[in-house]
Amino acid sequence: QRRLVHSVGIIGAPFSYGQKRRGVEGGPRAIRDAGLTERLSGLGCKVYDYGDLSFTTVPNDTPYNNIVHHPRTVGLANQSLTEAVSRAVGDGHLSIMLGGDHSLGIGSVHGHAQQRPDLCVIWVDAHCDLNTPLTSMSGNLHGQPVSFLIRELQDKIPSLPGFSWITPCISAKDLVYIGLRDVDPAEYYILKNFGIRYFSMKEVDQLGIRKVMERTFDHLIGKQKRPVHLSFDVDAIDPSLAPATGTPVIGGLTYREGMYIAEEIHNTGMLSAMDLVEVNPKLAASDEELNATVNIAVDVISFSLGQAREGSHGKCDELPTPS
Ligand code: NNH
Ligand code: MN
Ligand code: MN
Ligand code: MN
Repeated sequence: QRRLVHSVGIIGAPFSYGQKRRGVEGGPRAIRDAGLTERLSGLGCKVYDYGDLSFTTVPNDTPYNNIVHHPRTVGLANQSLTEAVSRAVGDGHLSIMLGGDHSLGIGSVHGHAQQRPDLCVIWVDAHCDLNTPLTSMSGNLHGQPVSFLIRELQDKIPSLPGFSWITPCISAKDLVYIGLRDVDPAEYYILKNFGIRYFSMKEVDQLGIRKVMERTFDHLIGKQKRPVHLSFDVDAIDPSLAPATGTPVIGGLTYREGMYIAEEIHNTGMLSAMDLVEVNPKLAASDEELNATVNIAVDVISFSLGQAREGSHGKCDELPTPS
């Protein structure tokens, strides 16, 4: 399995209108500059780079309900991301979407689901991004993407300008969260009342990351293998390690927990698309902070694609013999 060649398609999504802090549109550039392609090629992946999407800002994009910001701009961006991810997966690649803010999770999961309707989602994040446009207190769409994706929630979702093309594509049981530690009241209500499986940082402490991953796969995959979508918000990692992000929350995943999650997801052999979002180079206080954050982003992707701390079988097939 580790020797299987992955063909990966990289899609840059330099987009920031799902939240208020500009700079997160610089994520794809920073992650590419840190050598993502070289790292993946070094693992034996065949890398196809689709380049960066170009997004347009819709004029007169007035807030929905006086609260939800840039609905048309976010809706349009996700519409083109849907197409891009659907094309990448349709071309036979494992899709890697570089954000950008996490509102892009809508288009990435949606595009993936167009090709693989039986997919399941692992959402690694400090937040559960489950607000509806009617419960959001921040008005930021990056705190809401999952609410647009879950079928059972649709009678609670108002029609937003720019979002008419969206059809929910997962059920509540097809989703698992890991790393939560900042959940709003309405989001907690949804987690509980819709029976969504989650492992907050408390469960990571209680069970350890090994059991968290075992239970995640028992819940999502069981005996019947199915495609996995990993949506990884870099703010899941503790901000002492990955500080260059818009909404840091203390008490996050260690580096080792982050890499364990990625290694175990790779080991399922079922990863079919992933997102790495919310790297904001402008929020780094120094070059060290920027490099630390970006290197973790590249590591999460590389470990998801087969890098392993124990080393990789197949890199060396034979020892030299003295003649
Ligand atoms: N729950 C808050 C909101 O809805 C914060 C969301 N922020 C995130 N999500 N970074 O990952 O605005
Ligand atoms: Mn592999
Ligand atoms: Mn998020
Ligand atoms: Mn988050």
